[in-house]
Amino acid sequence: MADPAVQEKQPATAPEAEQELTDGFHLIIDALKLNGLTTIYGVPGIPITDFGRMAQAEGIRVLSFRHEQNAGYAASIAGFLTKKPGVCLTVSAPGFLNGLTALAHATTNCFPMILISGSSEREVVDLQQGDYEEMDQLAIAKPLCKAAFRVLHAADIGIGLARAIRAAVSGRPGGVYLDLPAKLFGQVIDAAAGKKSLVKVIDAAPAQIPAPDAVKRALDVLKGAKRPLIILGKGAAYAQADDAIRALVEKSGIPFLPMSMGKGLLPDTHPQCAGAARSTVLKDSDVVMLVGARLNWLLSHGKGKSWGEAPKKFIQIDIEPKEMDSNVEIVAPVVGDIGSCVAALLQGMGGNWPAPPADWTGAVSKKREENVAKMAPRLMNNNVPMDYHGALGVLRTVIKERPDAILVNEGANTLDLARGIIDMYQPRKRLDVGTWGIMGIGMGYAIAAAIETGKPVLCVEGDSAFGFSGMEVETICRYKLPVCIVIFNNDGIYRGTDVNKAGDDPAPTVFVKGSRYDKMIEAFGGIGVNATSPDDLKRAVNAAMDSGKPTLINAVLDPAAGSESGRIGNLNPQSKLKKK
Ligand SMILES: Cc1ncc(C[n+]2csc(CCOP(=O)(O)OP(=O)(O)O)c2C)c(N)n1
Ligand SMILES: [Mg+2]
Repeated sequence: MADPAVQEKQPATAPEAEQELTDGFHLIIDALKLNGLTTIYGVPGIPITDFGRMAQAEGIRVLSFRHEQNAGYAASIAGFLTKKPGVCLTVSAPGFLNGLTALAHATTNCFPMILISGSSEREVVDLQQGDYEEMDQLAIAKPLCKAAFRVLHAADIGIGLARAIRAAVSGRPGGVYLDLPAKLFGQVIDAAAGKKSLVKVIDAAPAQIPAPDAVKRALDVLKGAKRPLIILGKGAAYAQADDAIRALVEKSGIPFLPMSMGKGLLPDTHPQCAGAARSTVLKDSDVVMLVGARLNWLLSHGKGKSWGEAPKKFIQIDIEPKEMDSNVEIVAPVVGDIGSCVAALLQGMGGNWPAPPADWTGAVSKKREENVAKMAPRLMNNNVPMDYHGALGVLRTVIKERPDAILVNEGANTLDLARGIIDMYQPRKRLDVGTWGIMGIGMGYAIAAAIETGKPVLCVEGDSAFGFSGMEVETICRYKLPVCIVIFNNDGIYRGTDVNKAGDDPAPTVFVKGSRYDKMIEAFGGIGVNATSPDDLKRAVNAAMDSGKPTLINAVLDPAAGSESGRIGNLNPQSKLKKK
């Protein structure tokens, strides 16, 4: 909608003295603040440099990164942690594209995020006349996000942002793109008209109450179960319905299995936790209730070998109706927001819900205890060079002693083993590679976690994984964030032992042997430590977590310690041809 109040060029005769004016820059800032979006993660440049300065001057926290992808991942996890869209701000074309991976990642993981990108002159872009950083960004963003909008007139900024916020957080959350052409920032309009045009979004993510019939159907199926299981996904963690979820699990007496980022909703040490008996509960359960968890590859699509022979019935609680029957039949779909669904289930369970058969809960507990006991001695080893278990045994204690710290985790072996070994005690404390198993979230997540929660952050990073966002250690030092990065340095991707059989180049999976990542952070005034034993590691991590000073610990691991692709080596395609 074109607004008659827009003045692209101010007429010489305008009675400027009497008329108070505002412009695109200020309206965007006002619109963000009006909606409580007071943190921006981004990288400056044309056409948004001044916007970042002005936003900072107006009290918005502007975190300036070294690469947009990391700023984008920061925004995405800020959305997960706060239930408000995380905001990433980028320049046109290349900056936009750098941020786009994170926007797609946010959409895939159902995190609310808004990627705001400056863009070049529409008239020139549309005629493909070769503008500075020319690109039809809106068209490119559309298939990778939940919604994409462009604002051409300053008077539409309020509506544009309101639409972006609603699209990001309502229903199943996801990424939204907001395209702001360079000209918009300088557009001047009457200040009173501008103020009136802003929109404060009321009830951005309305409760979605499940149908009573659906709730009853689910409870009937659950009641009939002989070997029930509850799976808690990251959607359950996102919902911030922690007390109700805990009450549901405890009242039901059913063993629960947390997905990676659902860990800590109930402590991993809870007597009903089946994390250490995963293969048993997947195989042997007869009724499975999914709470904010999808039956995607992470759960082997709900079928096949890992789910065993026993016939299964699935109950699924999800805000997205299309999620039902995505991979297998869902006999009891419960569609609504997790908080409302769990509350309705709890109410429907009444006061005397029968405990699940004791032979089932007993069998699960037995398996769990056996597996925990088997693992225990390996976690106490003091081997030099370290193996994963020795190093992770130390970090497990660090988190046990500081349950409110946030754990960021990426890598292959470093991820899979840390997920299994480090117990979590509180919700939304474990942040990791998510649905895509993506490398590169590490430093962006760590920065946003520290900024959004004020809690200390422990990053457990494979040496390869760290490389994707490593330059942000400067950002961590610049903002003096309480982040301790531990790099599991095994000289490569999965292992550091591969050799090239055909020439002098190193094998594709190996890095420089004996690299000293700790030296990197010293360049920016942080603390670097080279740790060669579990005892070294323990001392250094404890000191970092206590001081809150930016620290990078190079944990020297045996290059032969890992296995191909960690726990998902089976996903690698195999060549059937014999080697010549
Ligand atoms: C964006 C992206 N690029 C590449 C990959 C493929 N990949 C999976 S794990 C991994 C690195 C594993 O090595 P490291 O982080 O050192 O962990 P390790 O197994 O050695 O402990 C890579 C490159 C990916 N998952 N995501
Ligand atoms: Mg490695």
